[in-house]
Amino acid sequence: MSQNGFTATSNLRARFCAAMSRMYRNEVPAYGTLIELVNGINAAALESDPALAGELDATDGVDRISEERHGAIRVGTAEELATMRRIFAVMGMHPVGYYDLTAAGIPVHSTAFRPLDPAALAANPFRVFTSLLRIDLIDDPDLRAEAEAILARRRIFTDDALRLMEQAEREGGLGEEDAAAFIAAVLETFRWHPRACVDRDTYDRLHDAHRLIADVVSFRGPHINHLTPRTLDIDAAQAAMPGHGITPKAVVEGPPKRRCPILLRQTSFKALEEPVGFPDGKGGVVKGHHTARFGEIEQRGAALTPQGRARYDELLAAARAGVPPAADGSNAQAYMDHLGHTFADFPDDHATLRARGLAYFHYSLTGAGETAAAAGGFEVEGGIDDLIERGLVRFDPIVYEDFLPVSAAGIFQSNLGDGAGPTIAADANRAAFEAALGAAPADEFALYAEREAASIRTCLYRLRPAGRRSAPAG
Ligand code: OOG
Ligand code: NI
Repeated sequence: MSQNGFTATSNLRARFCAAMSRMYRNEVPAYGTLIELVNGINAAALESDPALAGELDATDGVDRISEERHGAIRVGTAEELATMRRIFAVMGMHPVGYYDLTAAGIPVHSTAFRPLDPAALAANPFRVFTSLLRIDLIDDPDLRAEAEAILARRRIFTDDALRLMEQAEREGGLGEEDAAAFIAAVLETFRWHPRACVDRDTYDRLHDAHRLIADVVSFRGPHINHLTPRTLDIDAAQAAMPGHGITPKAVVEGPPKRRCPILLRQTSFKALEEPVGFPDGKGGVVKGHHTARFGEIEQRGAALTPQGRARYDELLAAARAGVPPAADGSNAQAYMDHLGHTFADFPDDHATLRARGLAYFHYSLTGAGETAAAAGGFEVEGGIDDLIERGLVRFDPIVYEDFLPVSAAGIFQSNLGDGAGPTIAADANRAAFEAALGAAPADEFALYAEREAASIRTCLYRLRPAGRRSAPAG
C-alpha cells in the first residue's frame, strides 16, 4: 500500500470515496437505498451474462464496479478551483476535459477530476465533476459585486487540509497518520451546511438571478450535490426505482439502450427540498428551504474515438430536434423511442465499431496467443489485425471514464427545480477556465488513444521471438 513510507494515492482516493459515501448516506438516506438497489441489479446482471464479467475483467476489472462512484461540486472562485485541483492531486485525481454548460443555460463551466492511468482507474476510479460558477454572467453589476464579496470572505478548506496538502506537495506524499487526518479534513469541505451564510433577502436575489448562483454563493462550502453508483443495467434500475420509493427523471440521458453500450447513460432523482436557516442579523434564524442534493445512477460503455463521438453528437442532436424532450417528462416514451430509431444507424457490434474506427479497444492475448508466446513466439508480420484473425489476440472496449455535456445539462436542469431559469447568452471560455484552474485539463481522447496503442505494443512484444523480448516494448 505504500511507497517510501507514503500512503499510495489510490489508497487515499479509495478511502476518501468510501468516507464521502458514508457521509452522504447519512445525509441523504435515499442514496443508501439506491446503492442497495444497484448492488442487487449488478449481481443479477453478472449472473445472467457471464460474458459481461469476462469483458469487464479484460479491461477495467469487475471488482472496481461495486465501489465505483462519481460526485459533483460547484465552486465559486478561481482560488477555490485551483486549490481543489491541488487537493485532488494528493489523491491521484487530475482534471480531464472541459465542459461548457452555458450552451444549455447553466452559468458554469466544468472539468472532471479523475485518475488517469489504467492501474489507478482499476484500483479506484472515483471522479468528481467540478463546476466553476461563471460569475461574469450575473447581469446586474451590484448583485455581481455582492456575490464576489461574499465568496471572497469564505474559506472552504480547513487549515489542516491546506497544511497537509502543502506537506504532500513538498515531501511527495503523506504517511499513514497524516493520510487519515487529510481525508477527515478534506471531507469537511464537502459537508452540507443547513445554515446559509447570507440573509434571506440576499438568497432570494441570488436565486432570482439563477438558482445555481444561490446554491454556490449562499453557503459556507461546496456541498457534494450527488454521488453516483455505476450500474450494469440502467434500464432495470430505472424500472425498479419507483418500487423503492424513488421517482427517477423521465428520460435516461445519453445514448439509447444497445447491445454494445457506448459512452455513458445516466438517470437521476429530483433534488430534495431541505430546510435551511438564514441569519436574521440579530442572532436569530429565518427558516427557509433549498433544493440542491439529489441522487443519480450511471451505466458506462465503450469510449468513442473523435469520429465516433462526432457521429454520436450528430445523432443525439437529430433525435432531440425530432422529438424535443419535454421538461415535465410528458413525452418521455416518444423521445426514447425516437432516440432508439435515430441510433439504429450506429454500428452495434464490437467488430464493426473497431473496423470503422468508432471506438477504442484494449488488445490482449487469447489463450492461443499465450500458448504461442510461451512456445517461443514468432516473427509477427501482419500486424494486429492479422493476429486477431489468427485467434491470437482479442479486443475489448475501453470503458468511457468521462462525462457528456448534453447529459450533464439534463442532470443539472432536472435538479434545479421546476421551471427553466433565465436564458443565458454566452460563449464557452476555456482560456478563463484554465487560468482559474491553474492548468490545462488533459485531453480525454489522447488518454484513450494512448491506452489502446500501449495494449497493441504489449501484444506485439509478447509474441516476438523469445530471444528478442528484452528490448523495450515498442
Ligand atoms: C453536475 C451535473 C453533471 C453528470 O453526471 O453529468 C453530472 C452538477 O449538478 O453539479 O454530475
Ligand atoms: Ni453526475
